[in-house]
Amino acid sequence: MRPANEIVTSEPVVESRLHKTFDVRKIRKDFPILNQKVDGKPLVYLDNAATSQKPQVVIDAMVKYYLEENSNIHRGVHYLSEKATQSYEAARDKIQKYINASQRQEIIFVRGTTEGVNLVASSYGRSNVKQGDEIIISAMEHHSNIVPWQILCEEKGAKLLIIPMNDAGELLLDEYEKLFNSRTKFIAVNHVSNALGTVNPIKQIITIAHQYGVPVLVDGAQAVPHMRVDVLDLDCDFYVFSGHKMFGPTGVGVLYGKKKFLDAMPPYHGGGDMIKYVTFEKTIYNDLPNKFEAGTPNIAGGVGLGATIDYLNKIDMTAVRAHEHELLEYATQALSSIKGLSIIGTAKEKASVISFVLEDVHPHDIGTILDDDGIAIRTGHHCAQPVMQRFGIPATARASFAMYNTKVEVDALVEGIYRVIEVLT
Ligand code: 7TS
Repeated sequence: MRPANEIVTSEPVVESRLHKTFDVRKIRKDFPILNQKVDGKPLVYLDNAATSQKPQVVIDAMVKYYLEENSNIHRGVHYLSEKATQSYEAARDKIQKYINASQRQEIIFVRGTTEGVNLVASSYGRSNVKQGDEIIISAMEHHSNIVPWQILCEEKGAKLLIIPMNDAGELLLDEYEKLFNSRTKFIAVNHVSNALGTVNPIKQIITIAHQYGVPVLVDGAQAVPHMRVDVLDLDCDFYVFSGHKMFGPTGVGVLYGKKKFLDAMPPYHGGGDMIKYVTFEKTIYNDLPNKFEAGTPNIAGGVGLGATIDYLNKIDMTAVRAHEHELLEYATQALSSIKGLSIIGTAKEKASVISFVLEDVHPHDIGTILDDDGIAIRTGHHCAQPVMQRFGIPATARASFAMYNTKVEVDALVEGIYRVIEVLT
């Protein structure tokens, strides 16, 4: 049994202590899906690292698009096509401003982080990496920032080197620097780890790479939902993220690339919209960003992502970070006091992700029993099997918080874990 009086489950929703203006109750009202019951119990959605929920304004924008504007873009002279094109391209402008890219041509719409990394590995990688060259990634990458580089290395006879991490899940920067030599061609590292929650010192990682003249791709999938990202300030060469993890639609994401790199890169996919002129003998490719956007894109998704940016612009992301940090600390403290529970990933700098294992209990069983209480977490290897291998475990249970989560929900998670222990041990 859990010790009495440790956590009060009926505690009212608490506003951030540091930022009085951040009202989580108000934020929750924007997300209609949160207001539902699972088997008669309030839904507690703690699987935000897998995908986040969507505010009503984003859903409305996509419905409005289909109701009033649906048409193909960049090709029609008619009213609807022009309207759809305007909405889609306005979303690109919003994203450019949101991440502080210097030009709109540097914003390429992709399906998500996975496609963004594949695009760069395939296009930049194939034309710049040769036999004997080396690519550096980190020990805490999602499979989508490992496998595309492995495919490239296999094809070219290049080598993949790994930045190691310590037992807390922090990258060892001294070791990182030792990996550089004249064969180093590219660095690909995540900003925030989905399996451990570590926030990497990405600016320092980029600065070191640039001292050796090597470009850097940052996988920002888990960073953009939690913090404001400024690509100019980071000076990253590529930055990729998914709409669906930042309260936007699925099937749309962004590849930011410095124009000098994107200009020099060959197309990724061939097809409509990425060309200026086609003959059977030769094709002239379109300018940026169209060169990398072959075929009819996810137009409604792009429009929805634009609405997501409008929504996020109205929210103080510093307050969000403070709120999430409070949730993380609260949950870390409560979970650490559970006998037999170990947190995997204890870096000093963490985003609101807690991976944990429970002695003698399979993570999958934790997830299933919590689901009976209406609590959604993810269990498994989180598409980061090398992280599991590093910690000598097959899987973890993972609770990941977003700005709309509350301490009451953390309490529910803790109660649920005590129930798991009661049922299974
Ligand atoms: N990079 C990181 C750091 C991720 O967390 C994910 C998805 C991806 C890349 C791939 O993103 P996608 O939108 O292209 O699929 N991570 C997870 C997760 O942690 N649970 O489900 C998906």
